[in-house]
Amino acid sequence: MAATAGRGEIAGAGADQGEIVGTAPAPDGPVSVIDYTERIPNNVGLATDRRLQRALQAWQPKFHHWWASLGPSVPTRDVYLRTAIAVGRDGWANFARVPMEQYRWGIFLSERNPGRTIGFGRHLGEPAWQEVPGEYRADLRRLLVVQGDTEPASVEQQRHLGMTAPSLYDMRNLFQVNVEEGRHLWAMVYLLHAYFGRDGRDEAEQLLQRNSGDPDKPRILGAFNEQTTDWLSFFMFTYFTDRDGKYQLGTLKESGFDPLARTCEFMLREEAHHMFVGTTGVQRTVERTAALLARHGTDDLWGHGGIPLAVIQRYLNFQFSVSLDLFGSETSSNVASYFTAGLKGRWMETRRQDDHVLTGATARVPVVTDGTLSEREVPALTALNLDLRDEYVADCERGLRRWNAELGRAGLEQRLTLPHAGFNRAVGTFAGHFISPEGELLDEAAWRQRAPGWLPSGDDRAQVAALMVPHYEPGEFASWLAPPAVGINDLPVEYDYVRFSD
Ligand code: BYC
Repeated sequence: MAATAGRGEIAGAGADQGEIVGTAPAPDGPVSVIDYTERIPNNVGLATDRRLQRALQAWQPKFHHWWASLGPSVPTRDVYLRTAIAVGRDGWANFARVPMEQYRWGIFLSERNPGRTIGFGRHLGEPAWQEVPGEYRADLRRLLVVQGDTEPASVEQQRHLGMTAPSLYDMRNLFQVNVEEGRHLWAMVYLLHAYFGRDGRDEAEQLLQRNSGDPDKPRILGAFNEQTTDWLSFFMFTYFTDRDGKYQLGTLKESGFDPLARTCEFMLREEAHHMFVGTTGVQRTVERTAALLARHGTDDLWGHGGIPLAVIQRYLNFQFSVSLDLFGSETSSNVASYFTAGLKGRWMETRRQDDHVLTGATARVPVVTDGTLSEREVPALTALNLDLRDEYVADCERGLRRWNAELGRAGLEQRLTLPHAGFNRAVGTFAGHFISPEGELLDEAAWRQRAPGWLPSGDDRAQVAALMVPHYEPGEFASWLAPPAVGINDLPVEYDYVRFSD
């Protein structure tokens, strides 16, 4: 099988910001080939551990049942999907038409580096752990469960979007994201089963029991219980919320627990495509809006088949603010102990120019006191959630520049902006305060009065929903977004990426 990742969706510098790059080179350097002859495809030698194999084989039908009942609801014959075939530095995926229920979800870890040492915290310089240290068992399990919980949650949130897909190209991208989130669930379930015994198996069961938005058994993190109401909200989700995934996985990739680090390294390669979908999805929406705005001279674009820029801004405000909540509090004793224990590092830990221990260091965090926004100094270890969030926000700005370039190209003055970090927050120092997107501290009544201008209203969502008419003919696109510049894996944009049963 040819190992190739295609134009328009490969991982690499800038790829997750939607930069189009050519076909990936063939794998070089060490690659580990995935065994597809087994019931559970893997590159971890599952066949040599009968107990673990049996446990995972017992979980597999429950996963399939969950996929059938809460995965994509549109019946399809097959979808042009990529599947990992080798875990190497570059080309690692095969593209083919696959009936989605036959997708080969499996367990793929990046190559082991036998000399790897822990890069931060109290165990700095010690060999990375191949087993879970007893004293960190509970914390590691919690991190895996929180991470694992988000993956199926997003599939549940996106379940019905296929019904209103703006094109077959977009529908295929949605399903690619969905199958890979399913695989990311497998990644965490493997670690729980392989390293946490009975507790791990129980947690793996729970990952399928909690459901997004379920009043009795909700998903763990707030953003994963919100509804993904339409495709604009899906694009915002894959831009802003999947990007939290990129940053959280980036910190877990540094973990002293080597199997977790290797798992996350490979997950990050898949994640790049998810953010590509968000970056280019919003960009194509803005491109169409900009063209209509320039042509008609009004942002009231509903009658012209486009989404008003003000509504795009409100969707952006919402998704950005709920995604900031995913970073936890600006000061957190949890994050300090995760770092000191060597469980969760910082973004690009190895490139940081400091002692990687941080015991004497301080950092400034925002606070709201006496009706004003200010800062205070805290131990840097407790401010690591903010450190990560700052990296994330800087990355988010790059997409904004790209989208705004579309507005500039159309000769428009208007620009999209990221709201202030304190806007619409439910977690951390800003929770319970009423802050405008510009960073103005308001009283509750004033905030509520102005909120309809800042967050999507029921009417916005209804008007967007009215535009969400499915387009299932190859090469056809909905009115509210521009077609992409190129198709998937060098195929034409008009390719029938999804086929339906006769
Ligand atoms: N909602 O000390 P604090 C992804 C809880 S996305 C509800 O401030 P900490 C993906 C917190 O659990 C990435 N509860 O925060 C994207 C704690 O509870 P306990 C997912 C919240 O612990 C798209 C208490 O509040 N991965 O992959 O430093 C599609 C105090 O917390 C929330 C991870 O998140 C919230 N938003 O950091 C598919 C990585 N925030 O202990 C996939 C793993 C906080 O008092 N998780 N709480 O019961 C972590 O590293 C951390 O748990 C968090 C929170 C960053 C989430």
